[in-house]
Order: sequence, then C-alpha cells, then structure tokens
Amino acid sequence: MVTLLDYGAGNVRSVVNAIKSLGYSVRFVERPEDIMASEKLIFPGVGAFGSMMRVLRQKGWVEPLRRYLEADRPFLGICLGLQALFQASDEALGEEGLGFLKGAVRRFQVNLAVPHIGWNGIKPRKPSALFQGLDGDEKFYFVHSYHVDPEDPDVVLTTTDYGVEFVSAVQKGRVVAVQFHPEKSGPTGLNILKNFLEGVEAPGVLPPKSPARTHLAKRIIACLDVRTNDQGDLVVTKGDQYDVREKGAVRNLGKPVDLARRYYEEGADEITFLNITGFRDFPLKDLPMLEVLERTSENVFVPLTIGGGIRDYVDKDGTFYSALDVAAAYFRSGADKVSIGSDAVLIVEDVLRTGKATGRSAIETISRIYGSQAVVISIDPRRVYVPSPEAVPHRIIETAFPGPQGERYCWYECTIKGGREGRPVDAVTLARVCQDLGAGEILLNCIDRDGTNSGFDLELINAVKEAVTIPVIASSGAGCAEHFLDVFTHTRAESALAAGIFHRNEVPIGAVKAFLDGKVPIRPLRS
Ligand code: 1PR
Repeated sequence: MVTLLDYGAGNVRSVVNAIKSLGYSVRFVERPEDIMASEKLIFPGVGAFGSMMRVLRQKGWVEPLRRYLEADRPFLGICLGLQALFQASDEALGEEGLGFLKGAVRRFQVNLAVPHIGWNGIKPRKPSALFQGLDGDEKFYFVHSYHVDPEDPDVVLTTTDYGVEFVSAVQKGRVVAVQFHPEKSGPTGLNILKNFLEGVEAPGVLPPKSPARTHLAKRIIACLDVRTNDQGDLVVTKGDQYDVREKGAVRNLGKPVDLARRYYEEGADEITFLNITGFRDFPLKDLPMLEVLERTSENVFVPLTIGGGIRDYVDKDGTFYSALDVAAAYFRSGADKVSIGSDAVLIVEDVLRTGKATGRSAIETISRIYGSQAVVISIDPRRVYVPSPEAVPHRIIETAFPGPQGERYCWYECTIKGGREGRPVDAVTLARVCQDLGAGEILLNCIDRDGTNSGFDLELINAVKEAVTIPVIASSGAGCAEHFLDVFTHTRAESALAAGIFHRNEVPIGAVKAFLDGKVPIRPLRS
C-alpha cells in the first residue's frame, strides 16, 4: 500500500497508474494523521511552490510531513515534491518550505529555453538502491524552471547538465526525491519507482556507466488529430493541408487509445491529441476525449498533451464554463499539458488592440494555477506572399522560396477554427505575446506543409524560435527520417512532431530514432 499526497494541483492520475502498474495499491492522504500512518509516502508536486506550501499549511500537513521526514520513513518526492524539502524558493520569496534539507530552490539562469522540458540524463554521485537495474545512460522526463541548491553535498544523489550542472535527485536515508518525473519516463521511470517501492534501504549500487555530461534529448512527438466521423465514431484522422476528408468522408486511421499505446511502445517521447473539432464542440459535453485520456494514461507513461476547445464557454442553458474548468477536466483525466489554438489568437488580438493583458485569459489563468509548462500554444499559420517588406504591418521574412509571382517576402497568417478563418496577426508576434502571457511551449504547425511529406518549414520555425525563449515543437510536413535531422540541424527547435508518416506506417518512430542516433541527442529506444 502506497500513500499519495495530492494537494489538487495537477495530474496525479499518471502517478497512480504507474504505481498500480507495478502491482501496488494507492490511497490518498485525507487527514493530517494519514501521513504518519503511511508505510510509503509519495509526494508528486505539480504547479507552483507558493501555492503548494499554502495548501499544505491550510490542510495542516506541514508538521506531520516534517515529523515523517525526520523519522526517516520511506518518502519519494517528485519535481515540486523535491523542492518542497528545502527551506525556501526563488519562486515564492518569503514562503517557507518544509526545511528538511538546508538550501534553497533557484530559478535557472541559463542561456537556454526555460522551462527545462524534456528527456535528460543523470550523473550518479553515490550508490543507491534507486539505481538498481539502470545502465546509467538512460534519460528521464524533466519539466521545471527551478532547481534545488542543497547546502550539504552529501545529500546529492544525481546531477544533470542544462546550461549549468544542477542537482536532479537527493537522498538522505530513506528520503529520496527526484526532479524528473518517473511516472512520465517510460519503462526506465517505472524501474525507478519500483526500486523505491521495494525499499531504498536495500544495498546501494552505482550504475555501470555515468555520462561525463548529460544532454537534453530532441523529442520526437506523435500527434493524433481526433474527431468524430460521419458514423459517430471517434477516430484518428489526418488532413492534407487541414482537409481531413477523402471522397467526402473523414479519413479514419485508427482508434486514439490503441494508436497512442502503439506509439508509446515504439518509443515516442510524447503523445499529443488534438480534438480538431473542439472549436465547435464543447469538450465537457464531448466527454469521449476525457475518456481517451483516462484510458491512455493507464498504460502510456510519457507526457500527454491535449488540445481543442480550450476556451470560455456558455452552454445552451446559460451555464458559464471557464477555459480553466475545461483544462482542469483534462488534467484530472491524465493530461500533462493543454494546448490552446483558436482562443490564443483571439487573446493576442485583444492584447495588441488594447495594449494590455486582462489577467483573465485562458493562457494567464491556466498557467497561474498549473504552471507555464502546462500551457502549450498550438499555432496554425499559413504562408502569405507579399511583394515588399512594407506591404503589410506584420512580421515579414525574406524567403529563399519565392512565391508564384516571384515574391521574395512573406508573412505567416494565424488562423482559427482549424485553418478555416485567417486573422490579422502573424505567427511570430503570436508566439511572443503568448510567451509574455505565460505560455510554456509553442506547437508550431504549418498549413502549407501539413500532410505533404515535403519537410518542415524551416524558415517559419527559425523566425518563431528567434522570437521566443520557450521551447518550440516543429510540426507539419515530415516525410522521412532525414527531415527530422534537417529540423534539428537547421533550427533550434527542441522537438519535432509528426502524424501522417507514423499513422500510415511509412516511417516508424524507431526508424526516425535509429537514423538520428549519434547525430543529435535523443532518448535511446530501449529506455
Ligand atoms: O482551436 O483550440 O480548438 O484547437 C484545435 C486544434 O486542432 C489546434 O491545435 C489545431 O492545430 C488542430 N486542428 C484543427 N483542425 C485541424 C485539421 O487538420 N483540420 N489539425 C487540426 C492540426 C496539424 C498537426 C498535424 C501536423 C503534422 N493538425 O497537428 O498533426 O501538421 O502532420 P503531418 O506530419 O502529417 O504533416 P482549438
């Protein structure tokens, strides 16, 4: 029996599913006395340090937690559950942490995208039972903007490199805590969880290998565009430049849960579901997507993103649902991130028109509660050629691929409603304003390339990547493994997403990774 400390700030479903998949049962801390009564306590922190500590105090859990830790009882902290062990955090100045370990939590001061999102390695510093069965060169899924800075070097279990060398795991007796998410780190992560559950008092080992330097892997993401077909079945579909119909019928490429499972087993580093008719169907009425997430998260242990229909909504009875309500339902069902498409364009238009943010937009409200790493902006741009840089008041780029009239300039017009409506805002400006509002990642599609197998639009990706510091996912147009190498060598995109080539079995994820191996850092297939 494992006890889970859930203070209601995000996706704990995956932790529960991961523990259950290892044959353990889970109960939740409900009253302060449940903490001392735990046999093994797992604290999967999500969200922000300040709100976490406030909730812990309100619930009366701080003192029992301190007593539990001081008594050297089995404890596993994950992400914010590691940071909570320290005295203070730059994220919430004046807010006291649990103070079990001396030191503070610092914001990353690096010349790289922050949050640090993705698969990175670990460098073990001392033997631990947690390392049982590891080779040492595995990668784990991280997502955080802050890292711990312990005063006592003896508690450092592993470090990781990301612009700086930071502490990625600590251990003091039977109290262990990791910055990465074992429940999102595939079979390797489950191995770590299993080691903890079997008891870290077992004799410690050091993995046979330890990298001299760790590298953040370039992520390969499988994307499932989901909608209901004309027969009423929820299917994975795929468009050509966003047209998903062939001879009048919606293309059917498989069932969402089954395909997600297949891509997990084939080595996808992340899975994205886009409810492509979300702009017209309200997701909390269209419950199948929630069920898809719930069922997928039962046995897919990599990050899951869901997009489609995340916006404020009034139903036909006049009941108001906020974008935050929709996102909360998705997180509860197993999503780690939500992706906002159409609404982001309207929000940015509003900010550009009024010159200020309202503080109430979907981007701001969701990132405030769940953290910026949980908010992805999905952009659906279309290339528009213009004769000169002065032709339109948008961010223009000079292109190496002239237009039909020989135009040497173009801009990328954002669209809403699945590409059906163009709006007067360009993709570069949209990405920058969304970052300022609190978005943590950009999913950069391209209508011109979507479904064409002709390669990613590198000019678009470079223009957007140069304008933001948050990670960018390159999307649309992948036709072969070489296209992934192109995007990772000619742009600074952190990840690349594809749909059609995976669905049609033209190029499996394994083949993409095998091709990239040794050329760019990737998560090795076996982990
Ligand atoms: O606007 O917040 O409701 O979100 C709707 C979401 O659905 C948006 O993220 C939007 O990108 C997506 N969407 C809407 N209509 C379509 C469509 O195809 N008709 N799909 C659509 C977008 C694009 C990519 C695709 C890549 C890779 N799909 O996600 O997977 O282009 O494809 P490829 O590798 O086959 O080239 P909201």
